[in-house]
Amino acid sequence: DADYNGDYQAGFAAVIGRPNVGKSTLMNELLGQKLSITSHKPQTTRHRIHGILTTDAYQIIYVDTPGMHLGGKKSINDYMNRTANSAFVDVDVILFVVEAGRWTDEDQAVARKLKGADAPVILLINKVDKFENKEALLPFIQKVSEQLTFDALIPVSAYKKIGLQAITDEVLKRLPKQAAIFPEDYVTDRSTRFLAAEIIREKLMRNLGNEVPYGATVEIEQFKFDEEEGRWLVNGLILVERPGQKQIVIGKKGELIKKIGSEARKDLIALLDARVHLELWVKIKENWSDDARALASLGYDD
Ligand code: GDP
Ligand code: K
Ligand code: MG
Repeated sequence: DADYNGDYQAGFAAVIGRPNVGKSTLMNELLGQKLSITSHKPQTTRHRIHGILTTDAYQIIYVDTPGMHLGGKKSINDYMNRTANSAFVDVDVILFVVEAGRWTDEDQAVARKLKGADAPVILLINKVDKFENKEALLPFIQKVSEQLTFDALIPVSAYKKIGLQAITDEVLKRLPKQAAIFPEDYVTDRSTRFLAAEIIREKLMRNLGNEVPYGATVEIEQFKFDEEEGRWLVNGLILVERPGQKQIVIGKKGELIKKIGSEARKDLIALLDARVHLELWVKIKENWSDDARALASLGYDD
């Protein structure tokens, strides 16, 4: 690159780990912007998403991924595991996120996969806010250290913003010197339309019990700015797999879908920085989560 001044650093940092350790929450905190949806339910993140942080000195491209999980035979689970597995190929740094005090078989499985990775691994022990003092964490750190080798270890709390600067420092130690990869005003590789669908899905994940969320997905049917009204018109179609699920999403007298809509609308206003008119519909599309063609047509194809 002719413009390259010799000091700039740019590269990819993959955020890897089992579901629910706080990968997406952490990436959002590192970016200072909510890009990736989060909830206490596993498999909230279904797609790989880049969160791009650009300064005068560096560009870090965080790659948030679905959690690598065991089990689940449906096509959608395959898709998520494939996406997670491919995310640490061709990256400069791997951020392996675990949850303070909890080492499970799924963490073990991720650790095994990382043995074959080329990039250096930085172990992030998230949710340290759950521990009163550092001593209480030592047995856990000891245990994890016996399970894998890593290049650095950082205790972190996405909630309390502990360890964020240390993450940036450790990533920068390992980021190649090269010109920015994305234009400086890019914050993600995903379209605004995609982010809008994700926002609606987040509210579904957060408002529904355990059964429905895994059978639901969201398609944006209309996404346009109405010049006359000076507002965005967004139509979201919520697809579920069974009539019973449709009833649950709608709720008594339509109360639940109303709540989902008003929460989503708030976030859409923040995303689009404009007024938003949001309409949500629920439709049954049987078996979409285990049908390769349906999956691809719904955007589960990268
Ligand atoms: P992911 O599946 O790994 O992407 O995890 P999420 O980012 O969706 O978070 C899973 C759950 O952990 C959510 O309920 C978060 O609010 C919670 N969480 C994330 N970071 C922290 C943290 O630093 N401390 C605590 N106590 N909870 C956290
Ligand atoms: K989650
Ligand atoms: Mg996530």
